[in-house]
Amino acid sequence: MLRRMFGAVAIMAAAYCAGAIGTMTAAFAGTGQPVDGQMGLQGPATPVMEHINDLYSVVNITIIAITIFVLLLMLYVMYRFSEKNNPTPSRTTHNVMLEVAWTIIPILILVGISIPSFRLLFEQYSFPKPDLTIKATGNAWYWDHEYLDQKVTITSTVVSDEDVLKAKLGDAPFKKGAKYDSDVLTGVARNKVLYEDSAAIWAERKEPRKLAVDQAIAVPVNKTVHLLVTSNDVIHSWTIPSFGVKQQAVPGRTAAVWFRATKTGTFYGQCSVLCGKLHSAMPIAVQVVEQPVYDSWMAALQAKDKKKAAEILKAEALRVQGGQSVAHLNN
Ligand SMILES: [Cu+2]
Repeated sequence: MLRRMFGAVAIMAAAYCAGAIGTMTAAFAGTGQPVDGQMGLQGPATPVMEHINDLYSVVNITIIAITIFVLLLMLYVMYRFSEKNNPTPSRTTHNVMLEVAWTIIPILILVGISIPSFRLLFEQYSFPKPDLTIKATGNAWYWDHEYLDQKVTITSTVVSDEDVLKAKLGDAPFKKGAKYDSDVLTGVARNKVLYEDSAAIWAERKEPRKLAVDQAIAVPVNKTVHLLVTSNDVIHSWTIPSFGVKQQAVPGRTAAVWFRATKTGTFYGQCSVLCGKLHSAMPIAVQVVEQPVYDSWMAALQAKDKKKAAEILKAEALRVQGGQSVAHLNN
């Protein structure tokens, strides 16, 4: 009776915790960028990332259930077999059934986890036929993205607090003797002032600080992109969490990853191997757009009209945020 009750309580507690964690993960996960108070991984924008998320949940629930089971078992043993409740201990040393069970059950659990894990691994290395191939090259401290067949290269550099202030206020406050004169205002004090003064402008721009780049790359939605990753100097790592892609960029070598984004929007990532003093200042931004938008963006770039290309992506980002029509972009 006691055993059955204990089993039921353990299962209920495990289910409750797993459910609670699952819900919290969904509630606090951002897609494309992290959010305050986030628990769990960023929301998925590719099938691979969906499956990474699923595996993460399965493993997490398994771990939580086992932990709760062991905890309850220990509490039960501490109470039931204490000196007071059990003055004459049993002298049992072996129980064949029990030993077989605690060997077989963990094996089954591990094999059970390994099946979706291997399936995911094979999916990540399946490389479906590409619609587009981009070569990403890490540099200290920015990323070059070369569209190999289109012969277009995009250099993505971080947008700093100083950049957004200059874009808003012009160069005047940065001149000699002015508020942000770099000879007077230096070091940490300078960073603090620039950070505080740019906060409102960042909010207005609706771009994430430390993740925004001057030139995002664009890819068409629902198309397979092969990404070749290498480096010009030290080891970097190209990452977009919502795509489930993370690939080290090693000088002298070219690695390949692939993704197929199924959601439009802007997805951010950061260099993910400590590479030097400005490691934190080489983010990656990928804007996933409809094919016609991508085509007009690429046409503008091939016509060497970077300004128009930037405007196309900006308009598309605003459209996604505000729900405006994109028809004029296709003309
Ligand atoms: Cu880095």
